[in-house]
Amino acid sequence: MPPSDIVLLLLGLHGSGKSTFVKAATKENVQVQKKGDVNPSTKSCKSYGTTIGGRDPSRKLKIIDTPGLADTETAGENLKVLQQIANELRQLSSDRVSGVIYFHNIEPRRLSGVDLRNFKLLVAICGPQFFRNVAFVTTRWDCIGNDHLSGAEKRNLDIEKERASLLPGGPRIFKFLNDGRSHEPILQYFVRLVEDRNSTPPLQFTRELEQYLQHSRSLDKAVERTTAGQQLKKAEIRKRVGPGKNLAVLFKDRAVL
Ligand SMILES: Nc1nc2c(ncn2[C@@H]2O[C@H](COP(=O)(O)OP(=O)(O)OP(=O)(O)O)[C@@H](O)[C@H]2O)c(=O)[nH]1
Ligand SMILES: [Mg+2]
Repeated sequence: MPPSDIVLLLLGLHGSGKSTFVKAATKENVQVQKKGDVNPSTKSCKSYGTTIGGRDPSRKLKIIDTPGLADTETAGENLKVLQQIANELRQLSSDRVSGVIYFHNIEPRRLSGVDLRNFKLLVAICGPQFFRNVAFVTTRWDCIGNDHLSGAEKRNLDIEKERASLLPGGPRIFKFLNDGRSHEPILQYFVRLVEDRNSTPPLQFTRELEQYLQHSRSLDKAVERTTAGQQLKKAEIRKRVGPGKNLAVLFKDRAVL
């Protein structure tokens, strides 16, 4: 029997560099955001195949590019992204996700509330059993001038601290340098992880979806019931009613509180 594919799911904000990474790793003609364009570039999930050196050369690598998470407080858009990801994961048949790569643009001066919220969404998607299989990648290092490099290194350390506290056990942050080579250690990390372990735990999101789909035929509804889906629904409600309100009193929908 051929070895199972290594399947990597990419996540991150719009414009964080997911498709650029896929382009570097697969050498395929992947569409990336045009310079100066602020609109989301990748509109739906797409899988790309490639090979990667490992102990078994017949093992293939599948990379799933996804639409970016929204750079705003609106959770509804992210719920749509989650539903698209759920749909893509259902097409994987016997394969399961071997790793998640979370992309973060190192250029902005500080971490925003949206960043921290999306880190928590990542945690909810993966679940503690999967933390070792989550890599953080910071991008756009080649856009940082020498004068700003020490500031960027400090931000990278801050993100590393956040990562270590939110996802203990995972690898330290990788840097993507846009140099045609820096994607390799990231992919090698996952190849080694898969080869050194007998099995990969499922994503919490996948496990919950399977459970809820036993009782419901609607994938979208099942997505809303997952820990990640509930987190987004809560954020949406908080935004509507404003901070400091008693949500349980204001809303009958206690299931999401
Ligand atoms: N110089 C440089 N440009 C980068 C890097 N990563 C991404 N970019 C550029 O940043 C823009 C956004 O990159 P994409 O790869 O399209 O980002 P994305 O995460 O796929 O964006 P969405 O599909 O909208 O979620 C593009 O113009 C890329 O060329 C990097 O490391 N260095
Ligand atoms: Mg993209």
